[in-house]
Amino acid sequence: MKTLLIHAPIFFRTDKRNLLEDIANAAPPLGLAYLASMVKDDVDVKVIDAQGLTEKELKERVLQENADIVGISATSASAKNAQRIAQMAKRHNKDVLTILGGPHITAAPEESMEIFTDIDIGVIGDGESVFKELVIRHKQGQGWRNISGIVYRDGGSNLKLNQPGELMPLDEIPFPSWRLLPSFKNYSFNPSAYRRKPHCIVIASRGCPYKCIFCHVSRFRPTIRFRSPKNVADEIEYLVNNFGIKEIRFGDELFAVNKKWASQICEEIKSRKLNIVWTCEARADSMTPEFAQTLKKGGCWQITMGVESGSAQVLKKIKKGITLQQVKNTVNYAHRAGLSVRAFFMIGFPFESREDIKKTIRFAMQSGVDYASFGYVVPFPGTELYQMCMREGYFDKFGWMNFDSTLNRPGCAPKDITEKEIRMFLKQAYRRFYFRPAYWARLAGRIRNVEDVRRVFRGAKALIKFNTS
Ligand code: B12
Ligand code: SF4
Repeated sequence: MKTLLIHAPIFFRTDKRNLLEDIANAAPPLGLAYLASMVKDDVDVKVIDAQGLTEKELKERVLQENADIVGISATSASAKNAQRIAQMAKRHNKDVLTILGGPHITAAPEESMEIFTDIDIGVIGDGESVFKELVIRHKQGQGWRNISGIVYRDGGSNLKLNQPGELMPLDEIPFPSWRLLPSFKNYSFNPSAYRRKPHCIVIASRGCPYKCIFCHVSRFRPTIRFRSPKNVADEIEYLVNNFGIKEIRFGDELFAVNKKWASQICEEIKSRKLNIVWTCEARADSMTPEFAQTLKKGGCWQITMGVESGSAQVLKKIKKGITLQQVKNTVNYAHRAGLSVRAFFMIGFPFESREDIKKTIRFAMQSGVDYASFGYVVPFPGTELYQMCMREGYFDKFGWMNFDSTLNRPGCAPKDITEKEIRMFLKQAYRRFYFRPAYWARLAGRIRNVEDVRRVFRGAKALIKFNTS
């Protein structure tokens, strides 16, 4: 039985380049690598990362593989392309079983199945055990309709959403099957987010109990589950020894919140003398000077932090649960420990005023963060913000269908501010943050090797291009 797993791209490669393409992240699809490792002993499994392929190239490969099962992974940004891929597979072979998994179908199962008519089954949430069961049952010619954690059409257009599937203990999930994917050398994080190559993502915990209104994690993985520090360090050691990985990004929603656990991971990494550096996500309310030191000693060189807004009122409305003072403290503790700080900000919440947006730009500049990413607010399905926008008449339940899949356009905006103005604010934010002589002087002082020069050059080129477009 042939099984093909495909990572749907947010856009297929074309000759026209995307404006932010140069600083965009290209990371390997970790979720699919996990699924592949779950079924590799049961079926003949292949993985295609369609990021960077043209639609024609992908079609050729899909036809060539002629699989019995096609599993596709998609976020809301890539969901429309997931349907196109399923259509491609079905047109070639109407008996192929098409399965969609990932953040989008999890957030909007019914709405998606209503219109993605070439998808047979949607898998909700973590897919390891559900996917394995689906594959085995299909291989054995047994029915799959009573498997937990799936949504499907039960004869015609009747949708059936089964009860949630069982979650596997994280330490029991085998390490991702990276050998089935293109080499790590083909991927690169944003130039401000790595120091060494090749690099790779590791997930040490899954989930987040916070309820920020723009984030769909509260629906996707509302509780946090941890791998054991030993299991995490075993994976890192495996990556170093087998793939020459030199840097890790912990992709966890909240790596640096459980200090005891994160400190144990630092200890494990240190005691094994792994030649590795890493970055992780931190929340502004959970950093202390001692903990920043612990992270640094464990090999961390950068923390990333969702700050989102420089307006205390907006922070409250989005239920971020942090204060601006905590952000400043975290930057201070991190810098004292020798850690770099990368912060994310969002522009265009429907309840923001022009003054709020200006406060965000000013705060980003004054906060001392080393790198700032400013993004348009795009309300993803499954979030409280999405519901709010629907209530206020911004869009209906299929609103996500009309978002710009590259996210280079706002998904909503305050009613009294035009989209053009929001776009201007975003450009202004980048210009004011990065085009400061003092900023470049500081950056130049940190250049230590050729890779640093390359990263700075790549980032600068993209910024100039973005600001002059
Ligand atoms: C690392 C990461 C990235 C990386 C790489 C993503 C990649 N290559 O997979 C980069 C930086 C490139 C990235 C980009 C984006 N990301 Co991102 N990213 C993440 C992050 C932090 C980790 C993803 C991960 O590896 N998780 C761990 C694995 C194990 O989980 P998983 O991928 O979800 O896979 C499991 C299940 O979803 C399911 N599953 C997944 N696919 C399939 C397929 C089948 C067939 C089945 C059965 C099951 C299944 O089973 C898997 C195993 O349990 C998540 C948050 C998170 N912690 O999950 C956000 C997240 C996925 N990203 C998000 C977003 C919004 C984006 C962007 C749109 C951001 C942007 N501004 O451009 C882009 C879109 C990229 C795209 N191709 O669609 C959102 C998605 C929300 C939504 N409703 O779509 C998330 C959830 C963050 C959030 N808090 O909102 N991202
Ligand atoms: S933005 Fe971060 S803290 Fe807030 S709910 Fe999402 S993952 Fe949790």
